[in-house]
Amino acid sequence: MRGMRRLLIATALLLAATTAVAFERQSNADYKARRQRVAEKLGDNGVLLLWAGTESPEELRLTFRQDDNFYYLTGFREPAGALMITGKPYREVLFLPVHNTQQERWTGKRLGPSDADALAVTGFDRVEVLDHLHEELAKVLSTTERAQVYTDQSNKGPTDWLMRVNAFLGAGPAGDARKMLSELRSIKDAGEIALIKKASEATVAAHIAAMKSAKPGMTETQLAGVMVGTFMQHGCEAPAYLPIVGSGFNSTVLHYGENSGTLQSGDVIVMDVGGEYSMYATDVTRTIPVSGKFTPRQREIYEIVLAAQRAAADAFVSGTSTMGRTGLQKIAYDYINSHGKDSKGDTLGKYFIHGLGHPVGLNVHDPGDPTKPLAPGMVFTLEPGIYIPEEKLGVRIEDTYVVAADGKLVCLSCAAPKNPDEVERAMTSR
Ligand SMILES: [Mn+2]
Repeated sequence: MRGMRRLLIATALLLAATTAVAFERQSNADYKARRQRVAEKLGDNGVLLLWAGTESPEELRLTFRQDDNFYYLTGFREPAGALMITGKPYREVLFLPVHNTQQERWTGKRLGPSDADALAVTGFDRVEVLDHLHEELAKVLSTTERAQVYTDQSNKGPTDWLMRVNAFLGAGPAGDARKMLSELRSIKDAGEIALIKKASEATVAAHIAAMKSAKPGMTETQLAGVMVGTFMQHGCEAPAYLPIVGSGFNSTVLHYGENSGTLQSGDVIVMDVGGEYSMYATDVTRTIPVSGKFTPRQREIYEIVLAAQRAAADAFVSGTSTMGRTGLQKIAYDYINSHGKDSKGDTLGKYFIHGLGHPVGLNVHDPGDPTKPLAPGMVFTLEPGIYIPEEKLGVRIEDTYVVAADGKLVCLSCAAPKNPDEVERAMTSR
């Protein structure tokens, strides 16, 4: 009997192991293509200098995660390096710290600049010792007319040090690299879209699992745990953002992250929870009734939010629609403000208190310009909501969409039940 049980457990573990997916890095050619696009933007005298993220003592509590822009251009996940790109002539150098064998006993083996496979692994033309960065930069600047150095100006520490050792030769950091990088990052390539799709599929599984497990007496944290556990079983390495699971009054608090309440029959739960798959985020929200059945009032508000999302999606025109106040936002707002009433007989527009959506990519709130038309390769959310604190009733429905090459809007997360009947059916099939 014991032996049989052990065998079953072993089989279950094996199955879990075979369905798990390893971290997926795109090809070296994909990252190089991005660096070459940066070089085009840099032109004759531009130099890009970018820092990898650094580890801190906090790493015991939070895993190190690479800086988004650095990862976008390198696909390299280890801390403390740097990157230099020049426009004309094209040069790319990845700077890495030398091996620290003491530290590597704690962190595991890392790639060093003198490793024989450093070029093959990273796909860079040159890999250099990090300590040589200021000399290399000085060399480049001394041979470049009117050089302009671009850095991420939200991260001034290492740049200030270069100023101190006079590596800029008076050229100084001229521009914020974030502008050009956010332009490039706003259009996702096929590899990026595939990863966001996988993040979305794992997150759909998490929302379905939550619908099947939610019940009165359970805490919001326990429900969040079901969801995080499910998307990690489906290959996500981490939550893409702090999971928001808010029931009752908490459903009306937009970024409620305490998740400390207890689910009570008669309340709804807003579940804004998404996983990160191989560095790429998705962003998905569903609102469900704790009891498994919406009350007539909850269903009324729910259907208005759902129809507002559909109105925005139906109105979408690639190359024309924008996310901003005059664009899709207005369509969703107008729908909400012309349907339903609050307890005083007022329209509901004032209860839609946030933006309709935002770009999604390496970051769940990816950089992007809300005034620019949405175009093929862009990934973003549509997330209308109505939050009525005096009724302890909040409803948000959020999905992540991509604009396909033909301009059609494709929903990546809509397999998570969304029509109220489908939600109730998913909840009774537990
Ligand atoms: Mn969102």
